[in-house]
Amino acid sequence: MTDNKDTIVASRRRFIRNAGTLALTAPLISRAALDTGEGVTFAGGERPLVQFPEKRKLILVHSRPPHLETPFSVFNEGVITSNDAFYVRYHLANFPTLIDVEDYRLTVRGAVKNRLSLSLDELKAIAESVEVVAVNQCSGNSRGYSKPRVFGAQLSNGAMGNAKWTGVPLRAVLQKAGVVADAAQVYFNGLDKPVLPGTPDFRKALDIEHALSAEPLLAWAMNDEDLPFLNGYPLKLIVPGYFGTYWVKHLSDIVVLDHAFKGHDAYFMNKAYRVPDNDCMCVAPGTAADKTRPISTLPVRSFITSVTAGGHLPVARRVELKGIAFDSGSSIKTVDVSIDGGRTWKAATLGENLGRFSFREWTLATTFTQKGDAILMVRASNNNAEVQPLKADWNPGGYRRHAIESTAVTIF
Ligand SMILES: Nc1nc2c(c(=O)[nH]1)N[C@H]1C(S)=C(S)[C@@H](COP(=O)(O)O)O[C@H]1N2
Ligand SMILES: [Mo]
Repeated sequence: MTDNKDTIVASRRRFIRNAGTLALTAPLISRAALDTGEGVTFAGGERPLVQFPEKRKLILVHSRPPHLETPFSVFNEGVITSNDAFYVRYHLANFPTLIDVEDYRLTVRGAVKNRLSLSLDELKAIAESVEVVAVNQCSGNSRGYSKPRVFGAQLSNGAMGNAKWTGVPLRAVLQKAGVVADAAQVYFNGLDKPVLPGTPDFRKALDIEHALSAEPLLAWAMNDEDLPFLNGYPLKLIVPGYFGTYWVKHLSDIVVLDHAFKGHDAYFMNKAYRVPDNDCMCVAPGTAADKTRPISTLPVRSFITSVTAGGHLPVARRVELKGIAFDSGSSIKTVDVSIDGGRTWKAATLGENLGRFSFREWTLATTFTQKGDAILMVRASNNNAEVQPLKADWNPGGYRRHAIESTAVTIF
């Protein structure tokens, strides 16, 4: 594959985005990635880097449909994740590779007074556009650290990213369609489809109250550019504070229901992406949950980004440690750092606040006084009185890891 850029065919009235050679050729696999994140027991092993259209080299999880992880070093480049470095996740093999925005329509139907069929321009004209910086994190981010191991992609910590999203509030579109009084849920579908009739489509639902709240957005821009094709061009549902599974890509259908979403096509709500229905959303390792509920909001998390496991830092010199913290939107309250394996902790300084759904940078200047091995740890709390736990809890999906991470380094 020599042409790694997306193909953009523009004429006066047409603007076609094409995922290029995506569907036709096996992706080019280059050198093995040594990125194993922060953990000590990551089960993925070495994974190759691969290049897809509009993307820099990312970590290959699967090639069809594309499942790509962001190399962890990207998170040290800044709190905004570049479009070309943003991770990619699809479930269905029949994903779009060519979308002509002239033909594209968003339909809004179901329990509404006026069914809508909107071009992208008509959608943009519905309301004043708004912007939100928000983290999109896959429920299975860091699943490769689950102990005991669980089924599913053995992800390290790169199935997350933070971007500025521009769009119109979902509720403006729902209000234009006129939601009926007994509406209960709204489901969202994108242009990707299952290959086999028995495979459920990828559809996600929000409760009507959530859908009509100020937060969900129908976004066409990411970091002031069109959405990268693989991240959902031309339109993506943004659900700030919620796991990425709700952020439906290539959004084509919004369906208001006067009942709870159910049946075969509700598989990704009612069978997959569920957590144990208890406070910790966890069970004893290796056991099943009696009752489950759909996964929802992001727990508070933090990472060191300026050094990774196996890194070397100098003794007796000022070292600035840097990283990120985020939660579901109550805002980060504190970030504490330990350089002695958790015996003592120091408060880090929080960086610029890009909004309550964004990554928040933290920094801490420190001096190591002894040569040898050191364990660095970072722990965040939020304004909702959540603090990261020392020990990872467990659930069968390997979802929502949020324990305090440890990074083993050498002081020289
Ligand atoms: N249409 C569509 N949207 C989708 C998915 C999908 O398979 N199809 N996967 C979801 C899941 S589980 C995740 S984690 C995010 C990933 O978003 P990204 O690929 O833009 O990073 O997309 C979500 N939206
Ligand atoms: Mo996901």
